[in-house]
Amino acid sequence: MGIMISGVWTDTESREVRKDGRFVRSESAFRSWITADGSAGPTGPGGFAAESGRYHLYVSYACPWAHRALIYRSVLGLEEVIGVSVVHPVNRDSGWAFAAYPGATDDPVNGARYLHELYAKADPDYSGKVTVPVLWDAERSTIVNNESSEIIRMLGQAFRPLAARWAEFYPDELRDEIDALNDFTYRNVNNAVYRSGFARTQEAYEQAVAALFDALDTLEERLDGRRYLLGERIVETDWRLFPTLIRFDPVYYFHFKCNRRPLSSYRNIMRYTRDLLDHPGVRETVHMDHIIDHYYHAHKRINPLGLIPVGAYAALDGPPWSGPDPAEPA
Ligand SMILES: N[C@@H](CCC(=O)N[C@@H](CS)C(=O)NCC(=O)O)C(=O)O
Repeated sequence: MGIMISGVWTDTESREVRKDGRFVRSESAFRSWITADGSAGPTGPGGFAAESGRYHLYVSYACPWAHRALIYRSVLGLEEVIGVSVVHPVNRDSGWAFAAYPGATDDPVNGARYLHELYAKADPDYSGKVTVPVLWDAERSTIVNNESSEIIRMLGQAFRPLAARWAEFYPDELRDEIDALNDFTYRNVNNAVYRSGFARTQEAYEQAVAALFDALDTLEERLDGRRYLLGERIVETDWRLFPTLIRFDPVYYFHFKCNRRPLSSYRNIMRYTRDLLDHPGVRETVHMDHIIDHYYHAHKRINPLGLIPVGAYAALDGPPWSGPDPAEPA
């Protein structure tokens, strides 16, 4: 994996690890918003009106952040409105690429071989990481946004009139509660697994793992007698959490050393994960082959030989969420 410097792809490593060994994720660079009428959103210029056939979503099936965007597209029935391209799961020397792999696609919009070509097209001077998801505007030939938390907001709001299966996951009256829960789950779950996996000191690693499992304990309690995080209704936070939960035992437990206990030992969280998996449109977005191939083969620094732990293989044949009820927590 490398980064771009002044519009050129290089094999330089991103500087996301601090002196004390902590992993600190950098901010996404493209932050414009698609809105219903094309007026400017919270950040960036206006001019991106929600239209059918104009925007294209670039994802990796392996990536949990891209997975959120795919879930919104699928659950809201936006497949005919927003096209999608899927990169090869193993982003090594040249970064994310459009190459032959079951389920991966080419790039019909830009004809690119590598995702970094899109970043250069959008900003010929771009310096930084080349990440998925990317929401592309084919009309203005630029990246609208590459921050998943914002992409799902716009899919969930601006595209309302175009969605085949509408649902509101960020209702006015629950916004404060959702924002607070998003903050908690991002810091202590979604990003904590990466802080654990990418830590380069024992202390940084253990801090991340402690925060992660404290949060899982809190969520387990919260889901006792509650179907979803806020009750009977699915909200944005549920969809933001799901991609991390589904990757937990096959990948984060082994590869990122999040192994105080497996997720399958949390009864309520597992029930909840399966429930979300059964929601119409979700199962089709889960591609365990891409997930396993990506993590174990792309992260050379933490798994230099690319060996796949045998326990992770189990997820390919029979993921724990389709099996019998998980055991009582230890
Ligand atoms: N904050 C971004 C994070 C996206 C991200 O980090 N994606 C990863 C894949 S899981 C990526 O593309 N990494 C490539 C790299 O770091 O070079 C978002 O939520 O959209």
